[in-house]
Amino acid sequence: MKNYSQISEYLVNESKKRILFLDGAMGTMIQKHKLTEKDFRGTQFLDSKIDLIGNNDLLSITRPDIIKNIHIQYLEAGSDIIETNTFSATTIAQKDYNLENYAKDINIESAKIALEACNEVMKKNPERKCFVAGSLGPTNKTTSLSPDVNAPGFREVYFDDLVQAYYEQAESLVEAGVDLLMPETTFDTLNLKAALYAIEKLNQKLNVKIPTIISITITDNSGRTLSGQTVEACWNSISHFDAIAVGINCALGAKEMKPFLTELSKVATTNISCYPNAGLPNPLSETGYDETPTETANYLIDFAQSELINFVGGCCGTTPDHIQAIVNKLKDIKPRQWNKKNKGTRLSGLEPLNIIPSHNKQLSFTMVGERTNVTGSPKFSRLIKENNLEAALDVARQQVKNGANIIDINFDEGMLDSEKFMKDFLNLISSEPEICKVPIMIDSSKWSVIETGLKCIQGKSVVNSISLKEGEEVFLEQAKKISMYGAAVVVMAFDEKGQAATKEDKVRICKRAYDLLTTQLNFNSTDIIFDPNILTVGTGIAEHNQYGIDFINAVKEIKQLCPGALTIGGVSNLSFSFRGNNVVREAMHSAFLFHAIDAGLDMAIVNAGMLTIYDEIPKELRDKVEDVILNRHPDATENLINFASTVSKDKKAKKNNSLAWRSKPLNERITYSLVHGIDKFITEDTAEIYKEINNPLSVIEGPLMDGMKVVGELFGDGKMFLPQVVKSARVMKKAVAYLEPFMEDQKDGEAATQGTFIIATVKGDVHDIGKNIVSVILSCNGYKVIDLGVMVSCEDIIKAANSNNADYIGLSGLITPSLDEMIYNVKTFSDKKINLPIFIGGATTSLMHTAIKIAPNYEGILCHIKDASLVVNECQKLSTEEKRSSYLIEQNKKFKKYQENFKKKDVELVKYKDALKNKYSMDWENTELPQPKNICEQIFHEATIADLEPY
Ligand code: THG
Repeated sequence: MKNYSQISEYLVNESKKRILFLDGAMGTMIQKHKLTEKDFRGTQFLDSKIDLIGNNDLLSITRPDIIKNIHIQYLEAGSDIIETNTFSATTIAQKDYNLENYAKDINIESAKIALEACNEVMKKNPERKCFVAGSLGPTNKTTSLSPDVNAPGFREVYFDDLVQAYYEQAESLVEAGVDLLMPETTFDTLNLKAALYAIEKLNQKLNVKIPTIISITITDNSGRTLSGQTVEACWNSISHFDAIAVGINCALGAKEMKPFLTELSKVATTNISCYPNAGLPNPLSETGYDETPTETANYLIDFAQSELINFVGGCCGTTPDHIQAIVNKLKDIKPRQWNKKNKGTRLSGLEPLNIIPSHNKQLSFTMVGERTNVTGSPKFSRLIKENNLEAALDVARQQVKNGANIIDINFDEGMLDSEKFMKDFLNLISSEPEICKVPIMIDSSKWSVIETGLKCIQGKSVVNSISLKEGEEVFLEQAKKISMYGAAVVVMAFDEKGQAATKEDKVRICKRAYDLLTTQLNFNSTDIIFDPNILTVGTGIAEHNQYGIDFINAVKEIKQLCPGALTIGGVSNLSFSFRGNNVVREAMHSAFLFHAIDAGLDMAIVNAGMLTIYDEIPKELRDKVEDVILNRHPDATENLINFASTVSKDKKAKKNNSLAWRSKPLNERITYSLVHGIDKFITEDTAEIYKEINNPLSVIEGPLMDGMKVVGELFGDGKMFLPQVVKSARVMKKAVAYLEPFMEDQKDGEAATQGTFIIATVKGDVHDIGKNIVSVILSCNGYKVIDLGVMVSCEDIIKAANSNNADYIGLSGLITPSLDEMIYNVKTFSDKKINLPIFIGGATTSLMHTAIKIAPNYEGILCHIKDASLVVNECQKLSTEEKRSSYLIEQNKKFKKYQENFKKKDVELVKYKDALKNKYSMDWENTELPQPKNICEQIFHEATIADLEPY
């Protein structure tokens, strides 16, 4: 057997120094020989009843001379690594020709030929080191999708079938002596995960680590795999596997591939590979592709210079001439540099969910929807028992709509075939993009159910849960398997003696589990989520009084003792003793979360959409609930029980009275709707206030923004949760949508003469309230606004700016990663010689960040817009060329000051005594205290300070 650690070491070291070269297409080269059925049949397959022409892998047996010669041509062109002719040599793919029994022979013969070619070339050129990679194709079946639209739960192939086929293929290739393995052209991440599982299984059997290069394929400009994942979501799904490179091949030409490679390069903590087709297919050309070697190489020079790649080669349509051109032009360019550090816990559905610890605990707090649970929801249980899976899917959809970032799925019930339901339900979910965009938490106390679930999900999911209750051996064995499937795991604070109830036991067991996982298995600490058990309080049993506070304190300590790990709890457990009294239960959940998040709780399993706002819990109830949760009073439980009965009695009255707020003054009603995310009355209320004020913009900037200010303050204080804020935003949108036609009317009066403004929320971000307001304001002031929407890639912004001859570009974003995206955007604008004024706006942005981080990447004008209403004013300062030049000079002066101050690392401090003399004295009488303008500013305020800290 090959010395795999030596090969890995060589490739990894070499890839730090130079770009390494793969080979080009096999199919295109075979096609040139104009082979006939006879060539494919050889003497070996004369009796096949099926046409064999096109089964290229067979040629390794019937025409080895041709295959070997192609390998030699690629090696002579400069390939460091050539791939075996085994793309379709799994039993699954060969079954179409009834040749599954020959798959092993094909693999062995193909590997032999490639190795011979390498050895011959190395003999002639002793200074060269050439390698053979065993190619593992995607097979022709997908395990995440049904081939039958009428049966979305059906699968043509299952995970286990794929694991077996890939295992056999990898084993044959390794037996024959290949140097590395290359699962490639992945269009379904679950197929790929099966290949990776098989390779890992083989690694364990042989006690080696076979170097592996992974390659996915993005089939069109949506930037998604065929099975629907974004590039980053896919990376999250496979990042558990320690590949020497991950990349993109096939489907697109290099030109179209760049944005996706850029996306991968931003997140991947390993080498990047890339082997595009020779352009997009052209059915009229002989090989089907017509990009010349020079053209392909020129695109790839750009990739290399942008430091995007470490391994490069060609796919369909490329020839040895292409590889030669690529080698000549790229051999002296520095490869992409990267480091292993990867912040946070990375999960995915069709989209990524990265839980990155943040200074703003509310912002990173993650909600897991609890309702898709047969023991937790009588409704879901009934639907499952009636086998009404369609309606059960609605429960899942509702959780996501109500703000669940993950959904917990549980079929643990004595009378149910839990495994079957887990499999059927997850397969159905895969066809529901609205649901499966979020990661899934597989909740079961039965290992077999968990494992069944893991085999159905292409995203990176979370196992809920494992524990030490059956001892270390079982615990580690299950954790090892989970890491092979590439999932994160909830570890419950249970051990051989049972459930941890006290703070000391919770902390001790979690720390023990942490040490076992990280030292014995090298388990990724960010994939561990501890659940220190939320137990029921208010039971009347004295020992239970401490449960709430013990959980909260345990979270605090576990976060300190177990770096990287997250914490979670099932919140609804807390209030079981108040079943039937949802007012009290919801108050308990909300108050509990308020304190637990502050202590560091990262995630909670909750009934998404049913959390009350902390500040709105009536004071008396809140005090009583907190007395119980925080065990502040020996009679706390009794007091709450007594009080609960009055709340309970009041419940009916409360229900009748639930519209009492409708009799409040109009402004208060608007605020109420916004804060509570109620969209039912917002249009009529907005209409009414518009009648009074008669200016749509003043309605937005006045009463509507006033309401959003309240939302911003509550959120900032940890008294509202992000999903609630999102609901508020939806209500706000509805109000703005009502007003928009009136603004359009105003606009119609004046022709759009002030210039064209392209505006977009940058890629990775979906927030657009601020942006929409800016866009409306500009339209009303005579600008032609082209609003590209949300999640807009840099490439699309450039395209729109060019084709519309734009005068201004506006970039908007609310979340911190958008800041990096904006930097990337302006860098690319510079590369593409775009020199328009760029407007930067949105929650996390700031003048400071614009000056220090964005400006060095852009030579033109950069306006940071602090408030939507200021945009026209800034635009007017830029209406002529002369105005722009002087604006730019002033701007550069201002930015330079910021940059210099920022660079001054050793700030000289004045003495405290002297500092006091500089104290700012406030004219309180005549000053309106600055209020956080809206939720945006609140977040911005904290985010920018923390973001700047590391510098
Ligand atoms: N930790 C982890 N996983 C868990 C839990 C935990 N999974 C299950 C559970 N606990 C969390 N899920 C729920 C779901 C629902 C309820 C409680 C916990 C619940 N349901 C209402 C009831 O039973 O009263 C249903 C009421 C109704 O729908 O009518 O309270 O702790 N890791």
